[in-house]
Amino acid sequence: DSNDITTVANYTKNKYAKPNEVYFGRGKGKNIIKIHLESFQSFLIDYKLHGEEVTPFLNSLADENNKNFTYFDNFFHQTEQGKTADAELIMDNSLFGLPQGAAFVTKGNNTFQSLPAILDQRRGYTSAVFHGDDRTFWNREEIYKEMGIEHFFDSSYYHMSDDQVINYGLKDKPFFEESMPMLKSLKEPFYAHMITLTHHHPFLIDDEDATIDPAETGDGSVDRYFQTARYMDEALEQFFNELKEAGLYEDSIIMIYGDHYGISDNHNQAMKEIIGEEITPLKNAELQRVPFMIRVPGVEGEAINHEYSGQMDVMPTLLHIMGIDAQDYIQFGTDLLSEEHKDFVSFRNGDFMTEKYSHINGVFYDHETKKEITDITKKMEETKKKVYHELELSDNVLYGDLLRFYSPNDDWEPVDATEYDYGKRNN
Ligand code: GP9
Ligand code: MN
Repeated sequence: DSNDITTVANYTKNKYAKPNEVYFGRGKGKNIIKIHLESFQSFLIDYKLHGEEVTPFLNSLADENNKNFTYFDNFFHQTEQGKTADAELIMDNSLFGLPQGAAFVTKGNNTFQSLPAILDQRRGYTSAVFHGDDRTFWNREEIYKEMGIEHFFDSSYYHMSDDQVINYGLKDKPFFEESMPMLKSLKEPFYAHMITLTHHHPFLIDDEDATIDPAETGDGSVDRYFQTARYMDEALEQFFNELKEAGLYEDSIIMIYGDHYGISDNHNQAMKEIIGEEITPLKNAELQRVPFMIRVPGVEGEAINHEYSGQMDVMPTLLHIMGIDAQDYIQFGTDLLSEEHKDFVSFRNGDFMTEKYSHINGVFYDHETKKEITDITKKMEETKKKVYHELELSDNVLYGDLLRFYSPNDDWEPVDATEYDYGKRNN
């Protein structure tokens, strides 16, 4: 019975990939700073517009000579309609979002065994989310409590004056600047999640913030996409400098990730001009790459890791870096740094991608020829089944609120949402 948590646990425990000894436990006690790059797709990395790099700072982190950060260049978002909320859910729970709507909203009162709660219980971490929008958006205020997030600095903690706000909320530069004192005030070690906002559809930007000319496809969203990406890149560089000045850079684990696409397939015509090729179903799937970058102080990683991977894999990876065995928990991803990492990436709609081929809309495509594969192997059929199976298991966890019936280990304490209160500064 797949509605049973034991069935789910058997599946995830079996999928588990054992830790990479080089990384296991190396992050214990270090602060973790996780930076969310709104709507950022990997094609921006090293992309040149009008002969200029669009995101020179991120490019420098992704650079093949920069071993300070490991850049995963075959990392994919796995979100659906829940967009940012799905990315947050996936990254901190290693569960899929739901096929429709946002689990953050519809399952916001479920029981979770999320990364912030685990880090608190197992390693004494304080957790905090920073975001310049209202706490009610995506039902964050409610679900964050279920996830055991201790502090939530929403827009009420920032100066939301007209000149500092655009589109959905606070601009990224004042966001990082005003976050610094709050970040510094956290009890260490902390797990801090910084959620940017300016690089969001329809990519609005004030003249004084635009430091690169728009693209010239005639599709406004696509054209401005590069300008808000540049602005975010500058905001990020500024944040890194502030972290260094505050002494919070050197010994911190820093993770950077893109949440989902910014340019939907309604813009394929303009994207064809940008990329210089037709946006076929396979190309569209390839464009779902988002960056994932990580630095673990004291470990010299690879500059670039080509493993096919996704957002689901981040939580088990981080647990292992903290010296916590991921196998205890219900997780659909596997440690990105493990030699046993499972290199098929499931998308929410049942499509999936591997290094050599993809399965999109019922068709298998060969990555080398870009053509449809007609002789489908047993392995391909099996992987297809596995993808549907794990989506179903994950859905059962959320629909049935099954984590209520699961105890990861003897000393696990269920999170009590009533213990959290996020307060307000500007009330
Ligand atoms: C809103 C922001 C945007 O607070 O996180 O969410 P999205 O529209 O990208 O899902
Ligand atoms: Mn988003």
